[in-house]
Amino acid sequence: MKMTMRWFGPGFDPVTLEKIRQVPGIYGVITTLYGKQPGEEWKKDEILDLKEKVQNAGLVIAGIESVNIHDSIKTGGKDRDKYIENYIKTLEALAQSDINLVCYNFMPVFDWTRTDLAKVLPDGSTTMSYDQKIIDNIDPAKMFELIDSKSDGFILPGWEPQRMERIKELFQMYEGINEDALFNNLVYFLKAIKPVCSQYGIKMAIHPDDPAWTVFGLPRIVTNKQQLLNIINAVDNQYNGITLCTGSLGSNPQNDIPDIIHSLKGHIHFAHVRNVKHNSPGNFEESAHLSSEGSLNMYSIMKALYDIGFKGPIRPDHGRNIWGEVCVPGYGLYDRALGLSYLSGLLEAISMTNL
Ligand SMILES: [Mn+2]
Repeated sequence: MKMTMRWFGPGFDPVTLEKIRQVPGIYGVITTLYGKQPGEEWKKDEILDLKEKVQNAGLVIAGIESVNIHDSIKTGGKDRDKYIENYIKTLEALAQSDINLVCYNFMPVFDWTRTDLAKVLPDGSTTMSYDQKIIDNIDPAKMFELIDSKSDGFILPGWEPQRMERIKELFQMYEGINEDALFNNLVYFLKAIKPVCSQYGIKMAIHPDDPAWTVFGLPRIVTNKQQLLNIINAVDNQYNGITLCTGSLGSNPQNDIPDIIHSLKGHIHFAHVRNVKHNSPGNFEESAHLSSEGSLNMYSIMKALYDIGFKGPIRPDHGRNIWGEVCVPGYGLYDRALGLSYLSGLLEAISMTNL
């Protein structure tokens, strides 16, 4: 497995590449052209410019998170082919820059959802948390204000102000789109990009919905083992894979993550490994990575990834905010570096006892 960290790019991420480079065991970064809007074509020179910055810091780009999908593709809008065409051009430009892993999601309207970005924990650190009761009593149009008020001024992935200004319009776009329709639109997209992925060996890794259940009545199609298998089976091609995100899938205690890992063997292209603490049904928080701090058995997860022979990029996921760091919520250097070291330690122990 290749240990990586997410990096939002120059001008967006207060964590520098130089600092990431000093995390022991680091291989590279997972990054993106953060300023790009969904549907916009990425140009090769822009990608190469980003790549050069990463290489100059002694790291590599291990994958892109994310190339976002335009809502017209998700809703099956009349101009979806135009946006798919742009997506294909972007994939070509990435492949021609030797980048062949792309994480994406197919969530309607909202990307990941939390109700508190800075819940204070007993040790004085803060973390992101989710409470279904708050969601049930809030106007979705107010979600952005709730999120933005605690973002420390940073633009959060999936919560870009330009996008949230159009929230009412976005909800209208998804009227009448049920799970079947959303799924069919995903399959249409995957079939359309299949030739370019096959030609260049591009691995597409769909990210699970977060949290792993319906939010604001919007359809969800990437929340459990069966739905993941449905996606894999719908377009049978080596490129069609998943991002195994333990925190997103693990938000639902019914998801057995090691079982999902074994069931998706060969189709996991990328892994986000973090812990989550279940407080009560529909209420969870993002704990530190250690098994003892949350509800997931992190050893079993790493063991399952090892046992299926997963060799791709893996990264710690959201961390708590510790030691007074000023950072994008969930993406400070400190707690993620602790998480990465912990995952590396688990992996070392697992590999040494399985020689
Ligand atoms: Mn994730």
